[in-house]
Amino acid sequence: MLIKTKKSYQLSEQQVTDEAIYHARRKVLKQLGFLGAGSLLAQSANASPLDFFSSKSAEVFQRQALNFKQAEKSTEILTPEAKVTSHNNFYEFGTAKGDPVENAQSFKVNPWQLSISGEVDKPYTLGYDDLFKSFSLEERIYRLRCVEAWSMVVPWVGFSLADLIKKAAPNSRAKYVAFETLYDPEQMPGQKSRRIGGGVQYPYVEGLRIDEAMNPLTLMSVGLYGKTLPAQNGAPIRLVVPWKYGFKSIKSIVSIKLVEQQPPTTWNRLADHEYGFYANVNPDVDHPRWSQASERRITTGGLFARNRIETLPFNGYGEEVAQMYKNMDLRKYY
Ligand SMILES: Nc1nc2c(c(=O)[nH]1)N[C@H]1C(S)=C(S)[C@@H](COP(=O)(O)O)O[C@H]1N2
Ligand SMILES: [Mo]
Repeated sequence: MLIKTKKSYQLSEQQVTDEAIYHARRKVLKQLGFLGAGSLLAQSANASPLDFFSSKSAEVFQRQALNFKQAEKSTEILTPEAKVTSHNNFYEFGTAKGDPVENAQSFKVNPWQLSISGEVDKPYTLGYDDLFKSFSLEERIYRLRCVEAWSMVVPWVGFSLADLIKKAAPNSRAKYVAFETLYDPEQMPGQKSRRIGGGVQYPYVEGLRIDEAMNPLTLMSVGLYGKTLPAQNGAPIRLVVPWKYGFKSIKSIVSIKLVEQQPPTTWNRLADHEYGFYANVNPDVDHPRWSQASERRITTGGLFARNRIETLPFNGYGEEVAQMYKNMDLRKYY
């Protein structure tokens, strides 16, 4: 059963629409009642080989179809799927925005092993199928704001990181969570060549404070647009932290470790004065090389698209997350 929670922080389907969804909804509306849910999505190119996932995807699309009318009064526009899956940062597959989609196509995600370890009473490991079966999946429509001052609106499919952590029963020494991407230079050309990988030290690592990790907004994503994740977006499982700059949302994760000390993070290690550990979206604190006051929203584009928008504190999620930082100087802890 796909559980779709309606919380204030989520962009509801009523608040978003775009051309592609418009057409998808139209198509689904036509087909509703005529096709079984499974068969509808089975035709989709990226449909999961797992039936339960496919039928969940179908539910998502059916709900979108049912909400089609309200969606016409939208305020946010979903970034088209074609752009979400072709304009990427995934340096393991090259540093240009078009490199990941080109270089990640033969990336093997099954079998996969994700281990949950460290300061926990019940460490465990999830295999590929477990990623989709162990926790209740839901669709979450979030803004994604890259530190390079572009942004998207993405319909993710996933589960709360809090659920995954609770299952491991963390102990009282668990103060931070450390994440690690797969290290496999044979499959990831950027890990083999400094030139292709942009001089980053691999594996890519990230971290959150435990309260940030347990915040209900923090998502482990296994899909987008109702399908399993494309390799270039971090298949089979990646983090999504919508109130932080995109680099915190680490892809293709193999290890989640509960730790006592603040863990090292990839971009902070590379350029400490440019990228902090916290990396909360903040229009008042500029990056040394570019302003963070506004952003380019990636939409359908077009000649009259007004896609330069103001950046909001915490990427617009302040109501849900600002209290975690109430005693902190966010200029110091950038
Ligand atoms: N392992 C890994 N994770 C990563 C990155 C990366 O290079 N390697 N890039 C980050 C950056 S800078 C951004 S903006 C987002 C982009 O996610 P998307 O390509 O799905 O939009 O992924 C983040 N996660
Ligand atoms: Mo980014």
